[in-house]
Amino acid sequence: MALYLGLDSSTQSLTALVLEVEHDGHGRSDEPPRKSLVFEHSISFDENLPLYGTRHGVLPSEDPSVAVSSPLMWAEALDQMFEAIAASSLDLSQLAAIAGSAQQHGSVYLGPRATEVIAGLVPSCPLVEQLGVTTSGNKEAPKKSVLSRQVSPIWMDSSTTEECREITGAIGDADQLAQLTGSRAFERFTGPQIRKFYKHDPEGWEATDRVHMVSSFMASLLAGAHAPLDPGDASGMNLMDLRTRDWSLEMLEATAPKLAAKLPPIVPSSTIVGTLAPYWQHRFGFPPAKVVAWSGDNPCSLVGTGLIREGQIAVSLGTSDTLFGLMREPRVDRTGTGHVFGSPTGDYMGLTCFLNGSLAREQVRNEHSLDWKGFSEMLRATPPGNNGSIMFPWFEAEITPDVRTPGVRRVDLAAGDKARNVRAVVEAQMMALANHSRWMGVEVDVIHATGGAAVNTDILQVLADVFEAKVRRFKVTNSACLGAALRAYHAEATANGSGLSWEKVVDGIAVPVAESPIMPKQSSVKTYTRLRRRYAKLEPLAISGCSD
Ligand code: ADP
Ligand code: XUL
Repeated sequence: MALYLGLDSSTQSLTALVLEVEHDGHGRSDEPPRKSLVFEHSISFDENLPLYGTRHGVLPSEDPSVAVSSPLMWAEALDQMFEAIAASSLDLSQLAAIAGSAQQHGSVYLGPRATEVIAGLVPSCPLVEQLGVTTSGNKEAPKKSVLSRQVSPIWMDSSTTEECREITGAIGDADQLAQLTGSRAFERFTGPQIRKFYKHDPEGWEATDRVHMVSSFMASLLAGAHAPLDPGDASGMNLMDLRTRDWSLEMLEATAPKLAAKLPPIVPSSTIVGTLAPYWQHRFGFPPAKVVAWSGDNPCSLVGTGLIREGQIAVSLGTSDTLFGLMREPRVDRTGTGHVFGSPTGDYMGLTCFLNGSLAREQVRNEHSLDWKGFSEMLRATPPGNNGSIMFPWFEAEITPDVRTPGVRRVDLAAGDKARNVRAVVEAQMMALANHSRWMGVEVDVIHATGGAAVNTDILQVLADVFEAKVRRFKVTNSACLGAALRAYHAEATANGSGLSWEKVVDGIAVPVAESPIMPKQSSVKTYTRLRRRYAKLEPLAISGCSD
């Protein structure tokens, strides 16, 4: 038996899952190895680390287009997580490998001291104190912080429109940039964020020795040395050449001076990047487990929802709503909406991302003083199509479509109408998912549903009806974390030379539950075929129009 730890550092929380695999000599036996999850724990940034003052994992900001978080908070969460795992009844001596998943696009800026500090973490002292804070949660940056920038811009940030324009201009046009990197320039992508930092704080940029993504920063803390990036996450930077899976010198030059020297290398996703540092071994009693390259949450989710073949899609209803699927060859979106990322399997993945996901649903739920049960009751009490009432739920500036001025737009919908607003937010989200993912060219007949809201059958019914597709669920709703644990298993087997196939990796665990799928209702399908057209027609008007 061997244990594999998957960690997921998401927008709102850090989660851990431990996968137990019964040994069968890995790929050699015809019998698939038996796998089970033997530990699960989650740490909410807002609730468990309140001194940092985040709301939904984001630090307060006067400028609504700015979204930053705290790398020290993520590090402290890691300490809390290892303490919790150490206190469990797991036989940690069996822990073979650890891999991680992280919210994509976020960047962490480290000064030259970081290399030495990370390599020499002292087990008797909490991690966060060594990185630069003397008291838990003290937001005053001490002089000796390893960070050259105290905050990390994250994927919800939309403040780099100017930098996107500059980078695009330097390369040619949006399409050329998308063909090269997999996406046109997007505000939240790491390259434009790096450029903004370099322009606004040239001294801070000069003092920056390394730029990590959230994924490689967390992996560095575990391995006790600067960790590389994987193509799944590096493709969310507007800096990587999608085809060579290496830095594009043209993109680096268009972004910031001396950038090449500050970035980690890009390695295949199944690379073992090091051994768990002595800090974790001596402080918490962990073995010298292998540390596998971390990836982005969506690439990890691709594995965690078992999408290792082309032609199937998953919808993740988490903080962001995303729709994604594996691609053998990169087919870049000419409409400029979607992204092509690297997949952990060595292929590609297509993805469309919506910012107003779970937090928009929560906002409607809270505005009408409902809990999730009440929210579902409202969905059941209203007819599909909502008698023509439509909402454009842009509580925050939206990524898809590109909406710069936040504000909810309502058509034939009174703001105070509880039931209709509940249905309107869900229908709008599902119609936007369907309309804006056409570029992927996938005939959707089955959807793998994941993310926190995938527990909600009434929301999934709308998804099934709008797409005219069966919706299948998973026992584990955190597919990013499961994907990370499975990547640890795959990487360790690959390193041992056992050549474990992805089919065997996902077999029996990253598969939909046996219960019958949520089926589309034919009468509703007809309604949504019409409503989707109306929604698409009204959308440009809603973008240019004012909010209520
Ligand atoms: P993350 O992107 O941080 O990984 P999760 O996938 O864990 O997010 O999803 C968290 C979200 O799940 C919460 O913000 C909440 O809105 C949503 N959620 C949890 N339970 C339900 C439910 N019963 N119905 C709808 N949404 C839910
Ligand atoms: C994907 C994206 C989000 C974050 C959320 O491009 O921005 O899904 O990865 O964690």
